[in-house]
Amino acid sequence: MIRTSVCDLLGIEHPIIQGGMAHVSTTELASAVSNAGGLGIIGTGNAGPDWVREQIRSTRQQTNNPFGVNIIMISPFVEEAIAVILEEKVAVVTIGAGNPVAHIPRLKETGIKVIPVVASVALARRLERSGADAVVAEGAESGGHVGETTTMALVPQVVSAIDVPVIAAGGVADGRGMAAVLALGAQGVQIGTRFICSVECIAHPRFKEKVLRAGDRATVVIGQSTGYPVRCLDNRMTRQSLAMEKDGVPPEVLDEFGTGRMRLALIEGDVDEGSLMAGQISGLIHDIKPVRDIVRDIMTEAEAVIDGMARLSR
Ligand code: TUI
Repeated sequence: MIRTSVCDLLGIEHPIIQGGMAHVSTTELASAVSNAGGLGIIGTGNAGPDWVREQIRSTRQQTNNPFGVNIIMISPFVEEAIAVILEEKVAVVTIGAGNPVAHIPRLKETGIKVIPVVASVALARRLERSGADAVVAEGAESGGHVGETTTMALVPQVVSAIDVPVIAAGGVADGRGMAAVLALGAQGVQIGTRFICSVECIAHPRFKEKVLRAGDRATVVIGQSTGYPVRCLDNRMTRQSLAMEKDGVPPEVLDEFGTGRMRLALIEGDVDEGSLMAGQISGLIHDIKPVRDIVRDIMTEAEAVIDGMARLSR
């Protein structure tokens, strides 16, 4: 049995937190992860307050276990989403894609556990001082919006810099990855791409198929020049985007080019023109399984790996 401080902090059985992925971290996936003993997360992306409220309420009907809501600082509806989260007294909030310092006091006042996502030691330190209950240290292997430092380098540096628990993200899809980040000092793991390839995730079957077929070098990072670099599986869209960047196309034009492409890929299944946000670990994922099996297999394998490594030192 692996139990860590994150299990106690969040009231969960296994220290596995699901990534709050826009469009696909819906009640279906979040409730399945929470029912499997992890922490399910509703990903609000750019959604408005009515959608957020409906998702929170429907998740409550599907699970009695704790779950969380993810917000991104770049959403036009951050304020509205926070208002709903406060009203609905959500247990946990994860916050990505920006600096959420200004929002922490209000969330904490209501008793919500606040877990910002960071890509640097500096922001981790600042957020600990502002009252974060834990941080997700997200390495550049991750899908979607990424920083520059890898999980391997980022996690131990953040662990050494702060006292609150660190949850590692980026590049973990099995029990070996989980054992590795625990060795780096993380108290839990946040997993995104592996959960896209679950039975419960509503991502379009063609998107899931792309992840299953991906190899170790299948992803690229686009949008470096816009200030919001994102990691996606290479396709016609990323090649066009990279060509535009090389030609010096201004950031506003690139932003406009990217608008709506996540939905196009994840929901409509346009795997050529859509944005296939997925992590570098895609190459390790070869099947679509029920969430319960994904969680069980990761935990069982992590325990075996840790036992095996303990024997190495005898
Ligand atoms: O937020 C994510 N991943 C995301 S958000 C997203 S939506 C999007 N759509 C189009 C373009 C861009 C994004 C898709 N994937 N992960 C959490 C995360 N946060 N990763 C990295 C960061 C981060 C990076 C820099 C957080 C803070 C930061 O610096 C803020 C500061 O002010 O220092």
